[in-house]
Amino acid sequence: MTLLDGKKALIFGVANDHSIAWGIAQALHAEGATVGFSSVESLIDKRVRPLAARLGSTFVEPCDVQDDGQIHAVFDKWRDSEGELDVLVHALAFARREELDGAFVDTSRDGFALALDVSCYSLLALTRGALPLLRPGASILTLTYYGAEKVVAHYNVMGVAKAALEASVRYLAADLGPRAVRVNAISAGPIRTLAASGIAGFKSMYGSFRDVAPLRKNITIDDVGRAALFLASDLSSAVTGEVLYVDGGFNILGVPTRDE
Ligand code: NAD
Ligand code: 0WE
Repeated sequence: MTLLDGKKALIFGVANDHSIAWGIAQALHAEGATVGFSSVESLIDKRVRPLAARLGSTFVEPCDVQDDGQIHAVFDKWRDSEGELDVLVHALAFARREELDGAFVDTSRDGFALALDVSCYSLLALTRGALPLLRPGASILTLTYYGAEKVVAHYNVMGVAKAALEASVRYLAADLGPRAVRVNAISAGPIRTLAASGIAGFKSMYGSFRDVAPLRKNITIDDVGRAALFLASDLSSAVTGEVLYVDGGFNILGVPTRDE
């Protein structure tokens, strides 16, 4: 008997084997879940299908979360091939490079809208698409970052999008609680994924994170996977609307300082 025996999970946001979504997929699969994947079309054949195969998964469907038609199509296909759904993982975000390079005050109107659409509204859109398929006891999970609550240099409009995402988690949890569906977020410390590569200053902040976080280590996708397993399983049966920090304790610090 495993934690997710007989449960079915659909995971959005695998780009490669460094993706947080991939860490979560492996952790859920290891505890008996059937996993399926959805990513943007351009990644499907080269990146996602080979990874899915490693977990014995054949459900791999494209979806750009900006397109309602594609969202509808993914859940239609899931219904036809798997029937019901127990776990929905939302592990995606996007802002234009220029919005992360410049000053927050210079964020354009359409750059703001794009970041909020892909990184926040998509959680509502995917949740609504999944709703008819969700079994009682189902769990919805998303990924957030500390830049939602405190200023992190260059995170800019993504910080605003994550603040809206965290608030959306609470409103969705209140909406879906009566149907026995839980909604939570994991706030992960910095991890070197595709979305973190080429970010100005990421390397130095990644290094200093390790030096100051209470646990004195960087966070891995396996760390996030284990926390996701807790939130996806009945171990967290009375937890909803929460943000769970998987950050080695970084967020509790008032003044992050290095050892002498
Ligand atoms: P990643 O690059 O591996 O994953 C990001 C995913 O978003 C990619 O698969 C990409 O295809 C997808 N995506 C972007 N636009 C999309 C769209 N329009 N439609 C569908 N998918 C789209 O990076 P990651 O770090 O694993 O990111 C996953 C989540 O974790 C994101 O929400 C990110 O904000 C969050 N997060 C990351 C870190 C970190 O340091 N890496 C820390 C905390 C939270
Ligand atoms: O949420 C994220 C990454 C979000 C992200 C990253 C990119 C890079 C490439 C969104 N959109 C894009 N668009 C691109 O064109 N993280 C939590 C990782 C991250 O990103 C940062 C960070 C950290 C940590 C950006 C600035 C400062 C810190």
